[in-house]
Amino acid sequence: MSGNFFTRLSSLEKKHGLLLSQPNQKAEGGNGIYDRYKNPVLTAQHTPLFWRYDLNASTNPFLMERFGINSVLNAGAMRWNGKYLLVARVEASDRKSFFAVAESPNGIDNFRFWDFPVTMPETNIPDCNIYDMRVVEHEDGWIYGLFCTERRDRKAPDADQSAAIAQCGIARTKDFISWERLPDLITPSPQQRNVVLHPEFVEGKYAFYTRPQDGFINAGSGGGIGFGLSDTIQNAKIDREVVIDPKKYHTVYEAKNGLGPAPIKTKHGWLHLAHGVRNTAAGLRYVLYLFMTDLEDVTKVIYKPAGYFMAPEGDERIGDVSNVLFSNGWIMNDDGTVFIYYASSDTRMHVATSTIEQLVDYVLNTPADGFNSAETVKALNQVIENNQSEVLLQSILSSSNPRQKK
Ligand code: M1P
Repeated sequence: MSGNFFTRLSSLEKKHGLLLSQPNQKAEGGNGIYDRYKNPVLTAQHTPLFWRYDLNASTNPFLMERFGINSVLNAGAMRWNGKYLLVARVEASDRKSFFAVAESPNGIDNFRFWDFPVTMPETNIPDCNIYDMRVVEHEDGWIYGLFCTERRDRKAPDADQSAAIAQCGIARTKDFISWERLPDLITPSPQQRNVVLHPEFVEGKYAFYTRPQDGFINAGSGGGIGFGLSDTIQNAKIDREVVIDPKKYHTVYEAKNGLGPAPIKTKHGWLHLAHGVRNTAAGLRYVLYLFMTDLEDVTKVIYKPAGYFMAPEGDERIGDVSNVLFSNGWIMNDDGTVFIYYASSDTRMHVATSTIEQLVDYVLNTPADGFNSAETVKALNQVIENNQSEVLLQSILSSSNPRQKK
């Protein structure tokens, strides 16, 4: 038996080592806005073998998995001490999520989980499930992690075992190991998910992007990306929540939307990455979109390209919750490159790369949604007409330039 054990262990270790050290390469066929990469950066298989297996031959002679990991998704991201950190949502096979930090030297491949997951302290109302952390380096000097804390709806009848209440949990750290839990954010909305802390004070207060919602799944009369201020972070409370980017009929964010990571400051405005959700006969479809808000008035959307920026493609379409892209982490490097971390179909993590220059160009120069087919055709006609005059100009130039003549 032990012979079998050690042969299997060595084969598992070899396979795991190869997976973790596999170089990642850009996928061909980028759209000029960003590049996808061939391999996911984190999957359930990336979690350490010593999480999943009891490695003692006498207590686990069959070398069975003793702790199942279902998926690794929706990671917050930060460059920290020269490393790229992902604070991933790891979902165990019992459906409970927790956070675990994985680090990479280059942000593209070689992500390795730290030995232990995050031990998140509780408030006096214990969480049932915690997920989707947005990590933010705030100008007050702390690194904050805002995440969804989900608890059973105590008012729900026994017959309904899926009714839940989602709220925003807040914790802060200096080292990603030890976390100080603060009271949950209080807002006027009965449900909150996708809450993000703005990295700077606004009017001397802590500023939050929210996502007010009536129900656990359905936005109901709520929905849209909201915004509110709190005097303090120790007992954060938003009295007035305004919707800055509402859900809207016949768009990719018709059913609901939510902010992804904290926005990136550019000279043109705050650049935001968000997800939009619409319903289809095959279920909800989650795509990513970009928009920009004003530097002076952070509640004012000043640019918003029509439609999606990224949608599920190929293998990304399939997983535990198919047809979903979700992002709550991106990193801007000193050279202006931007690493966008996104999960596909609630199953695995990927990276796409771009530059701040390209993303700003995309946001400033992509036509906005006209909200009906006629306006979409007008926008397309404009592109065609511009190209025709460009083609015309090129042909005039080339015919008057002898060096370009055949
Ligand atoms: O299953 C897709 C996503 O659904 C939720 O997002 P939202 O709150 O916008 O509906 C979250 O549970 C998220 O984790 C998940 O990826």
